[in-house]
Amino acid sequence: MLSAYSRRSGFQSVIVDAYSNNLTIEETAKRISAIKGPKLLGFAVMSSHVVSRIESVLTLLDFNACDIRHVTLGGYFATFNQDFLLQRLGKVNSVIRFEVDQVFPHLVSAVAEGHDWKVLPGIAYRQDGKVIVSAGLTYPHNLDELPLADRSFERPDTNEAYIQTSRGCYGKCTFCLNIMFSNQEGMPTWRYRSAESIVDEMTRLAKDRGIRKYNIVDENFLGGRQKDARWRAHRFADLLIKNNLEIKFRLSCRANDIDSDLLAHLRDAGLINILLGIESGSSSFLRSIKKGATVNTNMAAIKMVRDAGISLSLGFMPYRPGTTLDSLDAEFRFLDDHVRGARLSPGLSQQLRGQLWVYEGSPEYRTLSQKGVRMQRDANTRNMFRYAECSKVVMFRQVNNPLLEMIEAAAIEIANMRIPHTRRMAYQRALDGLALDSSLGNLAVFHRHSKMDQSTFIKHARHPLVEEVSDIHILAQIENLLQRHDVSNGD
Ligand code: B12
Ligand code: SF4
Repeated sequence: MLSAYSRRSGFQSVIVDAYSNNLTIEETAKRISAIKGPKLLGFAVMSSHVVSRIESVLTLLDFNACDIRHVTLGGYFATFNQDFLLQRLGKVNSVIRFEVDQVFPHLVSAVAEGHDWKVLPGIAYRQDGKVIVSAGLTYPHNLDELPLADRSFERPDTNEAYIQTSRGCYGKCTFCLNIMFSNQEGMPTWRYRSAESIVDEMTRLAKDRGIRKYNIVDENFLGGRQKDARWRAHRFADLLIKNNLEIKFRLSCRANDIDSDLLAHLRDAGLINILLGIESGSSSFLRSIKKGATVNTNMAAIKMVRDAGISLSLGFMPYRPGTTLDSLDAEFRFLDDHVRGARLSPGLSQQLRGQLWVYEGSPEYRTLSQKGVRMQRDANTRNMFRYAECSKVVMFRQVNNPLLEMIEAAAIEIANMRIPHTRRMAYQRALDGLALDSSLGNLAVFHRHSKMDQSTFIKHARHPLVEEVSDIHILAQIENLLQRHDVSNGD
């Protein structure tokens, strides 16, 4: 997007996609060095995982020989961690916060022409040992006016792509990082591209590159109850069907926004997977996180998606502040009653491990701080906080999660096997059953041993559960399952 914007403003731009191409630090630095002419270097800092890599790349680059005039950072993590980044990365000149579509070309031209870039809105920089953030915020009001994304970095050998069709969400979930990013004060809660603009881009990509599968990256594709949001979704489906594009796509939305007619229409247009943030089967928890959807709404949405024959992904978080063995049991039973047997992607083992992450600055963070819950900054992610948890829950997770990880690995292997679809579905369902049955079974064992102190508990639990149940029992079951059906790669 930024590349397309810069080109529109008359600058050349090159994208080096180190992440998807698995480039080493040396390879990344080499590719940057090979780009000719004076440069403004920008790094996308989506998460903290890339910070040390950026640091190493910057160390390897010869700024004079490469004629690097300015280094800037942007993206989710950069937006909320400008102080940390500017203090740690001495070679970085600026961080541009939030949606930078409009500011970025101005920064490029200010640097190119030697103008003062510090007056631009939403820019953080160092001054006299302090980090200053310039006032103001810009964002595109009409997403149809954005240039189409520069996709020159995408692999030519794939028929899949990411696409953005809207920004923001009207929800107010207390843990949500996305709305902290895209719902700033004074901004409309949801901005969108017209159905025509999306389908035009898809038509062009189908013709030029044979792209037939899309991950729609929007937080909330359906936008809300407002008329134009639903109208747009129907219009999008109409246009895909009319143009006969034979496209498959995945999207995320809220459970309270779907209805059977819309689902059927989108399915006929190519919708294959829907991600719903169900989060929990507990009414009081849904209220406490301000989900804006009830347990009944969630159950109805799950049923509608199942009935429409669309595969389902779920946001679900049984592990959260205040979780007990009993609340875990209730959450697992909710999944057992309402989700078992659904076409789940990637599989129930993920939902059974789901954790509420507390981001710095989120309403959840503030509530927990006010309640006096002990929290500790997570050293790896930096902008997330770990919170005090019940010791029995911690022990249970230590034992149960490795099993679920093994089941998930098996599910991914099965998803990648070249076997008939119906057989794949049967295996996935069997693995989901294993994940649920083992988790409920392990919980029952933990309940039986609940009188033991921590060290005896770990001593007793680790051997019977981890070695017998996980290493032998689960693996043997998966193997049996595969052998019974005589599955092999390339079947
Ligand atoms: C698609 C996606 C991915 C794809 C990206 C594919 C690709 N080739 O682009 C993949 C699968 C690779 C991915 C990986 C990861 N992701 Co991701 N991803 C997303 C998702 C769904 C959409 C991002 C997107 O494309 N948005 C559309 C574009 C237009 O918007 P944007 O990226 O925000 O860019 C704007 C600004 O951020 C800014 N900007 C972005 N880059 C840059 C660079 C510069 C120089 C500047 C100045 C500005 C700038 O300007 C843009 C225009 O305004 C978001 C959630 C969401 N709905 O946004 C999560 C999200 C960004 N991902 C997230 C995470 C955690 C990860 C992973 C760490 C997951 C993991 N455990 O491996 C990795 C990290 C990868 C990395 N290199 O750091 C989190 C980040 C949370 C955080 N920072 O605390 C998010 C918010 C999801 C979430 N809520 O948890 N992800
Ligand atoms: S519905 Fe999803 S995107 Fe919207 S506020 Fe809640 S968690 Fe965030």
